[in-house]
Amino acid sequence: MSDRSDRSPIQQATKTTIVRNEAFIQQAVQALPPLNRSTVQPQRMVEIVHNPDAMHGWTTHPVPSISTLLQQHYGKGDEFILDFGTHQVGYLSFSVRPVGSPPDAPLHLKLTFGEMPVEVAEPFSNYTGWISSSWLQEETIYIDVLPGVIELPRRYSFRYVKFEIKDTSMKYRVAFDNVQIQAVTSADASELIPLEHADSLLRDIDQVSIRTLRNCMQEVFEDGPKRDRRLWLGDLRLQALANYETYGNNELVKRCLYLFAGVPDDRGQVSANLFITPSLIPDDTYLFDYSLLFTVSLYDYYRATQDSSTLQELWPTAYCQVELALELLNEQHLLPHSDDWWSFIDWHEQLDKQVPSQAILIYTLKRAIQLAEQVDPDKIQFLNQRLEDVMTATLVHLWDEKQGFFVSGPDRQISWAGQIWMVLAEVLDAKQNAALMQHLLSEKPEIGLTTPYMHHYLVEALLITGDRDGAVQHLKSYWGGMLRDGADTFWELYDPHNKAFSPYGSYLINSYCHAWSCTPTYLIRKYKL
Ligand code: RAM
Repeated sequence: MSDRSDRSPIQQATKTTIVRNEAFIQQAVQALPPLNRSTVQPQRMVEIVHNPDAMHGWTTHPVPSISTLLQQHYGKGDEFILDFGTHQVGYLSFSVRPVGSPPDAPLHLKLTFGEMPVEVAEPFSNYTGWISSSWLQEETIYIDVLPGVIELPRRYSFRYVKFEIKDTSMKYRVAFDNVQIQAVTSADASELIPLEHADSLLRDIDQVSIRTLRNCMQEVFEDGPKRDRRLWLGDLRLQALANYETYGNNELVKRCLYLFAGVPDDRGQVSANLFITPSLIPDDTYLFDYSLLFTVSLYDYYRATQDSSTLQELWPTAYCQVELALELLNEQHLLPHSDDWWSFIDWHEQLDKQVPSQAILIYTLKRAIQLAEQVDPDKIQFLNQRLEDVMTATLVHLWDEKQGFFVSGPDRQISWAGQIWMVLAEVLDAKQNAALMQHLLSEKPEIGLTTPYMHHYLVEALLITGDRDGAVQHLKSYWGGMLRDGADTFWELYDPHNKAFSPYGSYLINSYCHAWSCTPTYLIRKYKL
């Protein structure tokens, strides 16, 4: 794994060979979903006000009636912010006309888009993060011919848009009309399964989860419509689960599985994420856990659809991810420790990945065995044998009986992520598994969770060990916390104790409508919470 990794959280390969499976790619092309479009108008004009108690320190206040303000005209240095009421993904258009003398110079306009108030409050020039600033959503345009209708070619993900009039001329000003968005999604509202729920907070959380899912459902299940706007396996796994309980767009899941299976490397490993345009390209990033989640996603898909022809076709790809993972085990049947960015798990800087990755391998082996029972019985014995080896090694070497925790890497690290994945993998018996979860909640080890992605797995681990109350409580406090902090779609990152947290060096670049955060709708519906 080391020839394509380094110590920073990126991978860049020099020599990956991709083996394209055109038949699979064709299957994916045929399942391309139509995009549903709707026109959305801004709800109000707002001003952004500094408020130390608000998320990122900024809150919005409505300013007097949008209709009168839209009739106003603006000159050099003026600005205004429109609020579309909820998070939108789509294409902005507006009309602009000159007021005063004939326009004797172009209009210079700057537009800034924000999923959150902070993005239209703080200048992007403040950004110092390590991932590209080009994700920050802004546009500078020069309009030579006035009046005109402006249709922005780029798709934006936002609730707020700031108009800054950089310059007109001394002889004319401008006025705006018909500001609107063509919102796009491949989710079909008429297919949405309704939810009656007595608990109003769970109802709200369900609604916001669904909006998050819907705005990420485009030509693929995107991870985030602002950033990275692509198909990541870990996100797909959770989106697909939420989708089965809500929109039921199984074709879209199938399409995404075929896309991954269409471009493995020459050993058969599927990439951690894919670019879809200009043509299907796998990213040169391969993550241990994400590749295994291909197998898990196929298992979930088969459970949801009973689509045995897809299972039959994609099983070899799914099996190959398990084989490649098993090859990494040392002679003790343990994954070696590594500081490279070889497995994702979570965005915690100090997290040792050995234990959670070992657990994901076990979790996947158990599901692969069930798939083999359907399509490839010859593999069952081998998989069972390997499962036994890995489980035994895990208990002998990674379980610390005295501390009551699984310990990871040379420093015997105890992390939340490690315990949660071991619980989900059901390495201990049911009673010990439940005890481990409670022990985790009471001891609160220092290496905690940083993403809704891992908080999802925490809630699911509580549910499978029978702690429904604990699960509901956590769901309400964590996702409910985002609601209280102003979310109308759920965020990529949320640390209630450090609300400025970003693994990328700036909260300006965080995504605030993120696929892996949409799972409460799955948890509420599937487990009938
Ligand atoms: C980030 C995105 C994405 C996630 C990867 C590992 O780039 O948040 O959703 O899957 O990390």
